[in-house]
Amino acid sequence: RWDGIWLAGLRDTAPATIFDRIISGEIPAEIVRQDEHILAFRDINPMAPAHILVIPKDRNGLTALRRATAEHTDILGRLLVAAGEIASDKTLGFGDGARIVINDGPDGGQEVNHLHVHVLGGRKLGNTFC
Ligand code: DGP
Repeated sequence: RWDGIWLAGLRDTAPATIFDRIISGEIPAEIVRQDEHILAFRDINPMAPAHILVIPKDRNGLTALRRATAEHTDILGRLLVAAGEIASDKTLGFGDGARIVINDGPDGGQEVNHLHVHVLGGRKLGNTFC
């Protein structure tokens, strides 16, 4: 298998994840923002007072950032713009700053194979990344 060596651009046929069931409404989530392209909801296991996940509604091969190609440029931009807007929304519990994280692959601590951006804040975070 090429996985783990050259992931980018490989079509992947990984099965639907729990996030697809959140998108469909089958599993409830505390949705804080959505549009045609993205969905943002509170993480079920928050690592900070404010912890929100931003995901593409259409995974379109993006199980992980390492699979991204130029075809994903638009959705990647949308995810980051949404993450920035969420991070600056004090009504969601954020203060003056946040941490935006993408866990990628097993070594990166990724557990759900549907690209997602973590937006963490609501307290002063330390500068350790791992
Ligand atoms: P990661 O480790 O980067 O793959 O993060 C996956 C996150 O998804 C983890 O922080 C917990 C969260 N999560 C998993 N299942 C659910 C769920 O059913 N609902 C919500 N809201 N979050 C979930």
